[in-house]
Amino acid sequence: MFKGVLFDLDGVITDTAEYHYLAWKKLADDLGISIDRQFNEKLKGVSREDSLRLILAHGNRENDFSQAAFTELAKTKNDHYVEMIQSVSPKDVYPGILELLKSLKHAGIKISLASASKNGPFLLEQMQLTAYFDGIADPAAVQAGKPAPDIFNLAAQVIGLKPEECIGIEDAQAGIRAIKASGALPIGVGKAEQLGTDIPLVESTSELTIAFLEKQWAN
Ligand code: B16
Ligand code: MG
Repeated sequence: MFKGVLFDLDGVITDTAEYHYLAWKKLADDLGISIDRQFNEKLKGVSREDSLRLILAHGNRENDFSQAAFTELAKTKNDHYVEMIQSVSPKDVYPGILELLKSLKHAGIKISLASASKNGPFLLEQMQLTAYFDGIADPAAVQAGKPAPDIFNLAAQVIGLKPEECIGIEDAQAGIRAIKASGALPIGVGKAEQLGTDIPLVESTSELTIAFLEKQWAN
């Protein structure tokens, strides 16, 4: 039996992935760079700085900004995003997630956050979920972002487990690669076109019951 579950946040616990997209789109529009939802798939789970690099490269503007201007652009995106997430509340928790957290706690399975977002702790507070988490991996403390395994390794470490003892749940291509590289068992939230056919997938978080997780672990 698995001993821990490592949760991605944006796109797994709540729909903040949409706010990230809207905040990046606002910044990209201001820079005259066109991004759409298909391009956005590449940004999911990717750190703020790496996302900005991808957007600038997409618009052939990667050499147009000094380090200070780059930092300012990243801050502007975060300001847009932080403004959007002020209204996040317990109502925004995805279907089935609260029930899953409760049943994991009841079963004595450890719960950890493996989000690339520096806004993760604030969002857990807004959704009144902080108390369910035994650990939160600090994305500022890891060397390499997703698809590197670091954040999942740290998420397991902060709850006293090895990644091999855990299930990781992700909605992003970069995140699934990170889980695989860590040695945890990946479960994807989304479609096979984006996440591949080689791992268990759910289309909706309401399918993420403890029984479903146990079944994947046993397979
Ligand atoms: P922040 P996750 C990721 O969160 C998002 O998917 C990604 O779009 C974002 O750029 C990244 O966090 C950094 O977020 O700018 O708030 O620090 O999916 O790993 O929970
Ligand atoms: Mg995500």
